[in-house]
Amino acid sequence: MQFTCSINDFNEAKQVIVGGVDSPVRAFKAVGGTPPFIHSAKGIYLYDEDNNRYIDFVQSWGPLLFGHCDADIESALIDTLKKGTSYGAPTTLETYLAKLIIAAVEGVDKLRFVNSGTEATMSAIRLARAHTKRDAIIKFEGCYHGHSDCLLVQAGSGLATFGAPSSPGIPDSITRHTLLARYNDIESVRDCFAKAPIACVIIEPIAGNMGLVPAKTEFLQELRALCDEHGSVLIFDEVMSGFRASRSGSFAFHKVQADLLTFGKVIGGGLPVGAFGGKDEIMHLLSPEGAVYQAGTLSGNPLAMAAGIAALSKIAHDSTLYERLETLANQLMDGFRQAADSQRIPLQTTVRGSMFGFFFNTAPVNNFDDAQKSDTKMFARFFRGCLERGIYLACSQFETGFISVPMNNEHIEMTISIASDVFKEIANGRI
Ligand code: KE4
Repeated sequence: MQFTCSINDFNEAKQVIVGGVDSPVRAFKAVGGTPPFIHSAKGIYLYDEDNNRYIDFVQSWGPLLFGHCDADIESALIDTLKKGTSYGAPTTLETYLAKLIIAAVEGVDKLRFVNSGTEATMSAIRLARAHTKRDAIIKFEGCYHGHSDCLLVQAGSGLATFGAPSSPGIPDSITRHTLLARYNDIESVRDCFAKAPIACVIIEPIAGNMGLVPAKTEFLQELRALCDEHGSVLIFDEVMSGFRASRSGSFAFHKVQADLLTFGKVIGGGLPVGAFGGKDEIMHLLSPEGAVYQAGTLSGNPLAMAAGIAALSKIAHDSTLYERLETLANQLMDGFRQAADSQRIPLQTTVRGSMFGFFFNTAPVNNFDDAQKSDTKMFARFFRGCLERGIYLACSQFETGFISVPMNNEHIEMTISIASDVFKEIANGRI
């Protein structure tokens, strides 16, 4: 493959956009080389400006469950577009999408749409603090909940990628209210509860931002019990796992009920969206019913709502969707692991619904410390080898991959074959 156009495009972008990208992880710093500049996409494929074709296992970091240019989502967007793009006034589309979300998940009486996962988690925390009249929050090392100040502490995703777990520019006066616990370690949570009255615990119940690391059921059950004991709000950040792990997100796996949940990605069908919701006793504190302020110019905009309605309607009418995608995800990860084993390359793999993850690690990964022991250089070699053979994986060891609906057994077998070649090339020192 040649990347001449992307190299030129990246150099030009860097003249006017910081780092040449609008989100840091896209800069390929963790894996090296030039990120392909994407020209177009269709179904499971991405096409870059050099006309290279890739099977896309990133799907815009999760939103594109139905792949690129899905006909139903496209026609819903076109029909809506003809009536306008945004009104800054209520529409029945928002009500319809809210009902589809509430019908699918557990424990959401009311919700509010915003334009990103960051806004959703930031707003949920503000609500929890108002509800409990407490300041301190607990988050987990390696979990990423967007880039609002109080959450950029030992975060995952791009921050973990850069090995800069906290960001400059955030006052200590903000982060001193953020207590850090260790994922899947209930004693570390108890230690935090002993330090201050806790407004809320926020967690990715299926963590996707330190690589894919699901919480253990008993850990979530104990988390629920601790929040009940202390009168603290339990927030499940399902921005990534919502409608990706199952139609009801993590609930299908753990049956643990949060007080507030956050969503994003899939619920917007590929357009900018976020949402937060939960028990009405908490949600009713939100303006204009209550005093907790939160707002947004394009919140609930018709285009994102229409695309989300199309996506969630397709999900509601496809009872075997997540079973099929999980089967393909397991097939892919089994294939990767067998190919790596045959070259004596240690690989740990995980699957939850349409989400998959793999770590170049000699031991299973249960928390961020484990994840950070992964061989990120080996990951970078594998990533580049796959990219140059037409497989587009998440460009960091601390991210998650996705199966999309248009993928089939043939696509997975082809990907495994390519991965097997790459592992052989690595073992021979040619990558
Ligand atoms: P956004 O603000 O990027 O829409 O959502 C933030 C967010 C919140 N919660 C979870 C669990 C998330 O995974 C995210 C965003 N995910 C990353 C991918 N790891 C977005 C990709 C990026 O930052 O470019």
